[in-house]
Amino acid sequence: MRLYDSAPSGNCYKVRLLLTQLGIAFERQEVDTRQRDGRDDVLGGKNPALRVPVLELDDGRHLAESNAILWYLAEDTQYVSDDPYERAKTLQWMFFEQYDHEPNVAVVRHRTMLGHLDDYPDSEQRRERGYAALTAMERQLDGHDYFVGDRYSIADVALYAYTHVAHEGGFDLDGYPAISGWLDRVAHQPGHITIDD
Ligand SMILES: N[C@@H](CCC(=O)N[C@@H](CS)C(=O)NCC(=O)O)C(=O)O
Repeated sequence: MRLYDSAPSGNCYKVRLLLTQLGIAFERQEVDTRQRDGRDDVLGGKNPALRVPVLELDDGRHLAESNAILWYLAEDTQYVSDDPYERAKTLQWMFFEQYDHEPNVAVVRHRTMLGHLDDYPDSEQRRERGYAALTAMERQLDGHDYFVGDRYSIADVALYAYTHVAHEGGFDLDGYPAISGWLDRVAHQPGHITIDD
């Protein structure tokens, strides 16, 4: 498989992490996410949104949207339940990740890393919403080791990606002991790789 990738992107890291934990070999093709010029040449026909990650399957088909890719890869593996309620719960947390968490925690981190945080009037609001998402996670993890069915799943992969680097956006996780314990448990899963690997 080939992954159209971006090294600092948490969305891309989710896919690299699960592919590695599943023992699936893949090559990485780095895409410059800072400029759109020429993006159509690389991703046109693969992802209409012209964003990464995009996974090229062995049969030449393509799949985009990080959480859709996780869902596809995890089918019939230990990383997603076969119980209908737990599968829906997994999706609940993955939709939460894309709606409440990523647009706030990831965007604030991205702007901070580029030194552009103060250029956007909505940065403070995104920070508040990021903390609200972290508070929701803290509530869920208080008394639970993982997000769904008390075992590691793609819901954890999806939420780990930007939570473990939230400090790079200036988020302080000191007041979130349940999240801190969960981050440690996820980092000790078999086959774990870091975002820099
Ligand atoms: N919802 C998408 C978000 C994808 C996304 O925003 N990708 C970023 C990198 S993290 C990107 O390609 N940015 C370049 C651009 O938007 O032009 C997913 O989960 O895969």
